[in-house]
Amino acid sequence: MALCIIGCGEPAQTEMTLLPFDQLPVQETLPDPLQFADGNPVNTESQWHEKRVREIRTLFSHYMYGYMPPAEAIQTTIDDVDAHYLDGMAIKKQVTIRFGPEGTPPLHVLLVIPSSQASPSPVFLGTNFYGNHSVLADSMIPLSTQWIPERGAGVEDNKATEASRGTSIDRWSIEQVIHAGYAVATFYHADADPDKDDFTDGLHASIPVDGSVARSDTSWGALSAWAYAIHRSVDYLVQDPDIDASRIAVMGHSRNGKAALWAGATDPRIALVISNQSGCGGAALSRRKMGETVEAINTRFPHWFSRSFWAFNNNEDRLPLDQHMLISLMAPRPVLVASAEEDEWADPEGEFLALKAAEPVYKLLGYSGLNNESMPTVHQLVGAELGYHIRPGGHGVGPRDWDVFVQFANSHFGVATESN
Ligand code: GTR
Repeated sequence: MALCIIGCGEPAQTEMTLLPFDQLPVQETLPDPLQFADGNPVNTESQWHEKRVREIRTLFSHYMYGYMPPAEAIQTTIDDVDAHYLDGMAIKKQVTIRFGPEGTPPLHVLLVIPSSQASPSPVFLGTNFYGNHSVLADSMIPLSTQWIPERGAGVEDNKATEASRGTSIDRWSIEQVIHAGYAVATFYHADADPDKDDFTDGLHASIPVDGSVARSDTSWGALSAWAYAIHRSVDYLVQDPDIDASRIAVMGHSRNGKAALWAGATDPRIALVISNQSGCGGAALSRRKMGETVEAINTRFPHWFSRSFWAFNNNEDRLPLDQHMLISLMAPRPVLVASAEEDEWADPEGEFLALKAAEPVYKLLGYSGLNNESMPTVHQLVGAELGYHIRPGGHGVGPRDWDVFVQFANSHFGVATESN
C-alpha cells in the first residue's frame, strides 16, 4: 500500500491509501464522487473543496494520467506583435514561454485578440494538433520545428512544410471566434510532448518528477504533459493586460479534449472547459466499454496515460474512478461536453452519462448542473453549468461547433455579440 502524494504541486493536506491494482475492489457501478475514500459521505461544500477534490485528483494522477511535477516559474518573451491583424479586427501576439531546467523545450503560444473589445477579452485556450502555422494561413507564423505526425497535411518526414500553413483553419475558426468577442490562444501540443510512444523528449525528458526523469509506473503521460503546458500558458495569460484572467476557457478536440478536461480539473484558474468528442480517457465513462475501450486506447496510445492505467485493460470495474469524477472536479465551473452522432468511437451516450453523474456535486455546491434527464436530440444545447450538445456527423471540429462553444461561453461569461 502506498500513501498518497498529492499531484500537481499542491501541498498535501490529506492522506489516503492507494491500493495496488490487485487489491482494488471490483465496482460494477460508478464510484460515488460524494463519498470519501474512507467511505464517509461528503456532506458540505467545504468538505468537497478541502478534501474530496484532492482525493479525486490523486486517484486520477495515480491510476490514470500520472503525477505532474510542481508548477515551474515562467519567463516570457513577446516575439512578435501585429496590432492591425485580420484587417484591423485583431491583435496578434506570438509569445515564447520558458520554464524548467536548462534545455526544457519552450512553448510557442499564438494569441489573437479582438481589437474591438473595450475591456480585456475572454479567451479560448487550447492545444493544437499540427503546429501554430496550421491554424492560420500567415507566413509570419514560423513553421513548427517539432516532430509532426505524417497524417498532417503538408507534413514530410515528420516535419512541417510550407504546404501545411493554414491546413487547420476550420478547427480553430479564429476569425469567427474573434468576431464573437473572444481571444484565441493556442500552442502545438508537441511543444510539451510529441505525440509518440516514448519518454525521451518534450517535458518528460527535462522536468523531473520525484527527482527523476525516468518513467515510473505513475509518471506523467502525454496528456498530463499537455495539461501541464496548458497551466503554464494560463500563467502567461493571467498576466497579459489584454486578457480577462477571470474568463479563461480551455477548449480541446478529441485527444486535446482529454487534456483540456484534465487541465481544468487541476487548475481552478480555468473558468470553463469545453470537451469536443474527447471520448475514452476524456468525457466518456470507461465502465461502459462502448466505442474505444481502455484496452484499445492503451494499446494504440501507451504514452498518453501513466503505466499504472494499463492494468485496467479489460478491468474497468476495478477503476476507483470514472470520467464523471473528472468532470466533477470542475464544479461549480461550467463544462460543455460536445459529441457527434456518428462518432461512436467517442461514445456520445457515455459522454452524456458522465456529465449526468457529475451533477450531484454541482447540486451539493448549490448549482443546478445539467438539469436534463435524457440525451437531447441533435442541435440542442442543454444544461446549465454542465452543458451537453450533440450534432449530426462524425469526428471533427469546425465552425458549426464553434457556434455552440461560443453560445455556451456567452451564457456563462456574459458576452454579448452580434451573433447573439
Ligand atoms: C483516435 C483515438 C481517440 C481520439 C482521436 C483523436 O484515434 O482513438 O481517443 O483521441 O484519435 O484525437 O482524434
